[in-house]
Amino acid sequence: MALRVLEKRSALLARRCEELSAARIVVGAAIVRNGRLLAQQRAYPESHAGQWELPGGRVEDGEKPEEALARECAEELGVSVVVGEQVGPDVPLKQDMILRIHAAELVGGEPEALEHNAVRWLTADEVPGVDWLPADRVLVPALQALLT
Ligand code: 9L3
Ligand code: MG
Repeated sequence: MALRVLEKRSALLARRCEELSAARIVVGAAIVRNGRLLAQQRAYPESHAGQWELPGGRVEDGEKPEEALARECAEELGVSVVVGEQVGPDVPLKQDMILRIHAAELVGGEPEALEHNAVRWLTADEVPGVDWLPADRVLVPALQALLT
């Protein structure tokens, strides 16, 4: 009987841990077409406006990271994507968040900057010279490897 209670409690705790760790993930998309990587230029906050990032955003409660990434690509770019493997390492962000990038295949629509200043398709040579957000800059070697 006591064992049952403990089992139940530990299952609840495990689920809570999963929820908490999922809440801290920011997902980003490495969308490649014809050997070029899609980047978008932030419009806000003011401190980061004008800098470039991979499309994406926070995983919301009850969402899997892959689902969140597909939703963010629809909201930010107006496109459908199929989410693939992780690219590069998890990169620490402020406030206990991490940035996790997945390869994503464009399967519907043409990317538009719906919430950003601009979108741009980068060649492997152009990737290092872009004014990336600090976390995205860490991923430059992995992104170049993806393009070559
Ligand atoms: N962030 C950094 N690089 C990225 C993305 C998609 C997001 N490629 C950072 C910026 C914000 C936080 O993660 O501080 C949440 O992202 P958003 O919801 O503002 O897109
Ligand atoms: Mg975003």
